[in-house]
Amino acid sequence: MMSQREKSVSQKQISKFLSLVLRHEPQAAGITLDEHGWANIADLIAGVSKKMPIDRNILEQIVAEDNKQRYAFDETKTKIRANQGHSVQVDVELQEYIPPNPLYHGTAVRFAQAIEKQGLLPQSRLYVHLSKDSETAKEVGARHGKPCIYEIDTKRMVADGYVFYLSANGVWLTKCVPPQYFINK
Ligand code: HQG
Repeated sequence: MMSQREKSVSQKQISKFLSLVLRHEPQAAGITLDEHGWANIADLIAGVSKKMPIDRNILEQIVAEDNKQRYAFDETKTKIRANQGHSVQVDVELQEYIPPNPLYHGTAVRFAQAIEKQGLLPQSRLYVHLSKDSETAKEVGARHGKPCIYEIDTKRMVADGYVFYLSANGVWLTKCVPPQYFINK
C-alpha cells in the first residue's frame, strides 16, 4: 500500500507533467492539441502512461483535486485542456472582462530593473499573469526568488484600450503592462 504522502507526491509529479504537456510540450507525450488547446483524453492517457502511472481515475482525481484548478474537461469528457498558462499558440476561448482595480503581479526582485524599463512582458507564455490579491502575487513571485509585487492601475489601462481576460480558473491575463501603469513606482 502506498502511503498518503507517497500517493500525493507521485500525483504531483504526474500533474507537473500534465502541465508541461497541456501548456508547453504536447510532443513530450506524443500528442497534439487542437486549436482550442484540447487534448484527446484517450491519447493523453496512452502517451503519459509510457512514462508515469496514469489511468482515467487518476486523471479525474488530479483534475478534481488540483489546488489551482489548472485543468478542465469538455462537456463530453473526451477532451481535456489547461485553463491558462500556455506557451503554445492555442485559443482557450478566454472571456474578456473589466478587471478589478488594482491587479497585482508577483515577480522576483532580480527582474525588477528590466521590468521597470520594459514593463511586464509575457516572456515564454501567451499572456502576463495577474491576480486580484497581493498574497497570491507574492506566492507567484516567490517561485522565482525573493518576491516583489507590482500593483497595476487597470482602470487606466482599460481607459487606454487594453484588454483583460479572466481564465476559467480565476487568473487575470493581459498581453503586456507598460511601466507607466505601475502604481507607486
Ligand atoms: C518576469 C503559475 C524581465 C515575470 C503562477 C515572471 C502563474 C520579466 C517571469 C503562472 C519581464 C515569467 C505564471 C521583463 C515579466 N523583464 N522579466 N520585462 N516581464 N517578467 O512563470 O507570472 O502553478 O512565465 O515577472 O501561479 O511567474 O504554473 O510567469 O517572473 O499564474 O499553474 O518573467 O504560473 O501557475 O515567469 O507565472 P512565468 P509567472 P502554475
